This record gives sequence, structure tokens and C-alpha cells, in this order.
Amino acid sequence: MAKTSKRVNGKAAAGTATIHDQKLHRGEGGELHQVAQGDTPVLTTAQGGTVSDDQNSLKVGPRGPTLIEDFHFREKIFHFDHERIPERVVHARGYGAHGFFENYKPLSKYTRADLFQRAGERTPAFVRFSTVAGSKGSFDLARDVRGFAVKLYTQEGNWDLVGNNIPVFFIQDAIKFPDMVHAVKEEPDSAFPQAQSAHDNFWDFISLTPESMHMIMWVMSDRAIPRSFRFMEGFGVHTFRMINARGESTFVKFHWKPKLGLQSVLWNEAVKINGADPDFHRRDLWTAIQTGNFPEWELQFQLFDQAFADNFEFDVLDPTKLIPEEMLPPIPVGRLVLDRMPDNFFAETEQVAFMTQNVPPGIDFSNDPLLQGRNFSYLDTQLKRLGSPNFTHIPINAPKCPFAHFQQDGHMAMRNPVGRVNYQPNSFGEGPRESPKRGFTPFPDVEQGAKRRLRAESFADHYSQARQFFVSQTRGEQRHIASALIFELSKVKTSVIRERMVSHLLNIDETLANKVATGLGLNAMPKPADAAMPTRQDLDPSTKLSIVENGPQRFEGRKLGILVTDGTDAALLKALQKALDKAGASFEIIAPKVGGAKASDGSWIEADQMIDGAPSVLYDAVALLPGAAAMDDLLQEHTARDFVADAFAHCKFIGHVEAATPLFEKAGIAEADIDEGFVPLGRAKDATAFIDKLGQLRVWAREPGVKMK
Ligand code: HDE
Repeated sequence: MAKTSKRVNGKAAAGTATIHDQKLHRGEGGELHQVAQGDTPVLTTAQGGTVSDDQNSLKVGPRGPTLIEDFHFREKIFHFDHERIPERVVHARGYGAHGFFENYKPLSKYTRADLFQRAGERTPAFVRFSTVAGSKGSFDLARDVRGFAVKLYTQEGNWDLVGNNIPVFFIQDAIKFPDMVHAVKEEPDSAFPQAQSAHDNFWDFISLTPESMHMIMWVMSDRAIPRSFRFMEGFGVHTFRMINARGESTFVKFHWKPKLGLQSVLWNEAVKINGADPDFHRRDLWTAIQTGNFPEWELQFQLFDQAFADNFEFDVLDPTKLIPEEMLPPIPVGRLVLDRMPDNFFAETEQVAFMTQNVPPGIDFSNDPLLQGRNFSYLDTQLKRLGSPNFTHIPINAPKCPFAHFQQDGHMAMRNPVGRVNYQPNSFGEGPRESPKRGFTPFPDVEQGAKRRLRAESFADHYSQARQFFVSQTRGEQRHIASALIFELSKVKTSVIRERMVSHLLNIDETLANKVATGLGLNAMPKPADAAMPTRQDLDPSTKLSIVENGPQRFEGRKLGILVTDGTDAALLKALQKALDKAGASFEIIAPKVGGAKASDGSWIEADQMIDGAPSVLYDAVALLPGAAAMDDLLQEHTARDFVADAFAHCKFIGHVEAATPLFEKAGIAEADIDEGFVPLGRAKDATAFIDKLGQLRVWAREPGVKMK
């Protein structure tokens, strides 16, 4: 773009005022224009033509009409009118970041994939997290599966591991996917509910689809309301193959384990977070990366051979089943670090095109019918969304290794071949040639059988792993599953659907079914649903399936909400901040006014939030540090009462100075409710012990007694 110090508006200035390095220039009608000065680039059209006036369309006389010859106006509006591209049909709402994958040690025994050959090798990565059902503008804390899509720009082409934060799926065959997605999305006549599975269509489909029961247990668990993208696992879901240089195959399931451990929120919290900060998850990722706290996951492989697959009690091709980690411990192979936000959301996060069929030599597919179907879908959807077969020309989708092919032309072709030869074979010795040695060679599995529309018998057990998941949860987590089912089904108007769901639950766990039936006020218990196979009672519980059992035991990466007023003990506040810093945790200061408050020593405390804008649901724990003289005013603030009442109800740790105790009564917390989660902060030296305690994240023992106030 041309740089000029010339004033571009030819008209005489009626007066000027300067903002930064731009000059405000008053036009004929007294309106202000920004006029280029010094190094400021001159505004042009997309064709490069210099613009003299970007504030007034060209008119006949000051009051119009507007002239069609105003090419600048037309171009500006034309471009604006075409800014949107179709949102993804699923996973529309997402947030991405750049980073790298670092390989721990050579894995040539299992795979020839180049990125796994050398210790310490770093492969650039782009990751997009998403919800599934809601539209692009929906809220972050919907009860939903989270997408966990990883694009690895390897030296042998892009590898897209397009996974979820749940290791199983709703359906066993890709042909059912459109029905499943139609059912969960807003109903087509009313266009609601948005981003919610709590409605008739979804539960109608589910209750008629017994294979979804295992997934339903996961989706009704706290896995579907994660606290942060940074605190959730990722799974490749399907069984894949790894192929080594000798052409030998090993089956593999991919796992991403968050370095900071697992954590979710409570449903009552999720509902309130969605109101207080619909961008809660994206803000969290943005803040972590921008402050240098780079999120990290470890890639782990569950590796197994044909003999293991043959002996495993379920079919490894069935995507509604997992292999318990206790039975087949995953092996750590490398780490994924996210260290850079995109420069432009649209260019990168919106235009990134993940495709399950993007695999480098050394990684291969299994016959999982869901994976096979996905391999058709992801190419197709990119053309619809990005509008051209040249979507790989967009920088975020282009490989970062050398590449060469004879594909040409098409809409928006940005990379165009030069020279005469655009085909092969050719007599001129020009252009790229295939490499049987280096190229992708599918594993030569021998397949045979009659051509039929069939579901394998080995896919018929729909309840055993659903039960295994349920019994592997802590008591509290089981309660959350029951409450989630009651909540969701309470939004279903058709009673027969509610009953049908309970009939499935009877095949999973009788206590759960009874609890849900009671919660729904069912008059009579239905009969258990007809099952193709009886539920196995002998599968060992797997503690790896519980979030609470796999918590971090430290407060690192979490956030404390510190409530201050005039008179807050300055030394205590400083000590808290120091202890948080040491623990790798963050905080926000919440004050009655966003301008801040005057501390006990006369220093000024800058606030991040005012109480109305920062309910305690936005924090992992709270500290109440009001000055005694400010309490009368604080007690009048009903948001201060909610702040404390919610922190209590959501089982959070509450650090507090003596002066804050009248807030408890105001929040409906009785003397007898005060438990180990209430931590008195008398002096500065209490800060460290308090922050250490926060590593437990929640006071789960409080939960059974809590009645939402
Ligand atoms: Fe997807 N899925 N999917 N899916 N999926 C898409 O591709 C599809 C499935 C997943 O951040 C679409 O670019 C079919 C399982 C993620 O951009 C589309 C089936 C898993 C993302 C598509 C499935 C996923 C998508 C829509 C059933 C977990 C977001 C837009 C066979 C292992 C990627 C797009 C991103 C996106 C098809 C099932 C994960 C339409 C047909 C199982 C994380 O191609």
C-alpha cells in the first residue's frame, strides 16, 4: 500500500483536531474525517484507488439521491454483503490456536510416519476446539460434545486428527449421522432450542437408538460441560492403524491428556456462565496463551495387535466402545503445546478445513464404518463452506512441506503452474512423478464378503459399556448424571419418550433408572427396553473414566476471584497474589466499582471487574477481603450475596477475612453449613495454606447437603 504524507482530501479544511498520528479534518458539512499523516497508509479501494472521502456517499445535492456511479461506495457495500461463508453444518462454534507437536522418541517400530522418527522433532500444529450442535454465535457452555481437531503440518503432508473430548460416539454407522444431527439441532419448524439437546426431537431419536446409550452416559456426565478446553481430554475415537517401514500394522487409539488435569463445572454453573460470559471458553484459551501460560497435552497411544482385537470383549471397529486404559495402558509419545493465537479469526479458525482422510504414510484407517463414512464427508463439506476446490491454497490449509501436482484452475486459484506441461506421463521430463517407495500405500488387508446392508453381530451389545462408565464414576458424578437426565427429559413434552428413555436406563443401572423416574414423576416404571444382548455386570470399573479421580491436585492454571472494597488489607492481598503466582494460578479483582478501591495502607487497588459483571461462577474459588467499614454497603448489594451463595452452592473454596462473615448469613449460609471449604484469612501468612488447599478444586463433601438457594 502506498505511503504518503499528503493530505488527500482536496477540499479546504474548516478546522482540524489530531488523534494519534491521524488528523481529524472537518468537511463541508462539519463532519470529521480521518486524514492520512506521516506514515499512516492512505485509504484505498480494493483496486488500489485512493479514497478521498469514506464518510459520505456521492449524492446530488446534500440530501440526495445517491448516485450509482459511486464505485467506492458500491465496492464497499458489495464486499460487506458477501463477508459471510456458510458456517459448519456441525461444530460451527469453535476456537483455534497454533502450536507444535514434539515427539519424545523414535517410534519406527510401529510407524514410518516421519513426524514420529526423531526424538525432539517439532511439527507445527493448528488445533480447533468446538461445540457440536450450536450455531457459530451460540454460547460456550452448552451441554455438548467438544470437538478436538488437530492439524499437524508434517514433512509428508498434513495429518488431521479430527477427534472429540469423548472417546465414543452416538452411532455405529455414518449413514445415520444426518438423522442424528437433525435431531439434536434446533427443531426445523420453531428454530429452537439453540445449542441444546434438551428437547423432544433429540431424545426421541436417542430413545429409538439403543447404540447411543454409552455416549449418552458421557454426554450426561460432567464431560459435556468442561471448565476449559485446557482441562479436557481429546480422543481420536476410532481404531486407526500404524504401519512401519516393513509394512507391518499395529492398531492404535489416540488420546490427548491435558497436562493440567481434568476439570468440569456444575450444570447450575454452566447455565449462569452462559449468561455472564458466553465466550467463557474462548476467553480462557485466549488469556492463557496471551499471558504465556501455554496449554499442553500429551499424546498417548493405545497400541494393540490382531490377537488383542480378537480377544477383546467388544469389536474394536465399533465406535460406541472404548478399550479401558487399565486393560491397555496408553503409552506417552509426545506433547502438543499451543503457544500462538491466530492473527485473524476468519482467515485461520473459520477457514481451517479438517479432513479425516488427511493421513501421512505410516498412519492408516481401520474399517470402522463411522470413520469410513467420515472419509467421504470432510472433503465434500469444504467445497460447500469454502466455495472452491482450491481451499488448500488458503495458507491455514496449505501443507508446510514441498508439494507438487497437476491440479489447476478453478475459482480463486492462487497457485498456478508455469510452463507447458500440466499432465503426466509426459515426454518432456517435466513435472512431479509418483514415488512408490515414499508415497502412501494402504495396508493390503484382504477383505471379502457378500455385498449387503448389514450391522455386524459383534456390534450388538449396547448397554454393557454404558453401565461400566456409570459405575466407574464417583457418587457425586453419578448424581450429576442422574440430574442431567432429569433436567434434559423434563424439557421433553412427549411423555412416551421420557418413559422410553427410562426403559433404557433400566438396562444400564437400576438405581439410576429409579432416580430418574422419581425425578421425572413417572407414575409407573416401564419395562426394561428390549436388548439384543444382556448387560454385562462383570466389567471392572475404570477410574480413568472419572473426572474427579483424575483431577490435578493443584491450582495451576485456575483462577481465583478476589472481592475487595475500600479498606481491604493490603498485605493480605499482596500475599495472596504472590502465592497464586507461585502456584501458576491467576486472579481477578472484583470491586463494587470497576475503577477500583483504596486499600488499608492507602494504596489503590485496580479492579478487573465490578461485582455485577463478575459472578463467582467465573472463578474456581473466591476470596472475600472486604474492609470492615465497607460492609454495610456491600450487604446491600444483592450481587454480592449471589456471589457468595453461588460459590457455596457450587462447592467452591471460600477464603475470607473476619469482616466478611455477615455476608454468609445474607447468602443463606447457616452456622452449621460452615465446612472445611471456608478458610479464614486472618493475616498475610494464611495465604499460602489457602492456595495449597485450592488444589482440591471443590469441596465435594458439601454437595449432598447443598440446596440451591
Ligand atoms: Fe465430524 N464432521 N462427522 N465427527 N467433526 C465435521 O466437517 C461427520 C464425527 C468432528 O473444527 C464436518 O469441516 C460425519 C466423529 C470435529 O473444523 C463434516 C460423521 C467425530 C469437527 C463432518 C462425523 C467428529 C467435525 C462439518 C459421522 C469425533 C470439527 C464441518 C460418520 C471423532 C472440525 C467440517 C473443525 C466436523 C462429518 C462424526 C469430529 C460435515 C459424516 C465420530 C471435531 O464433514
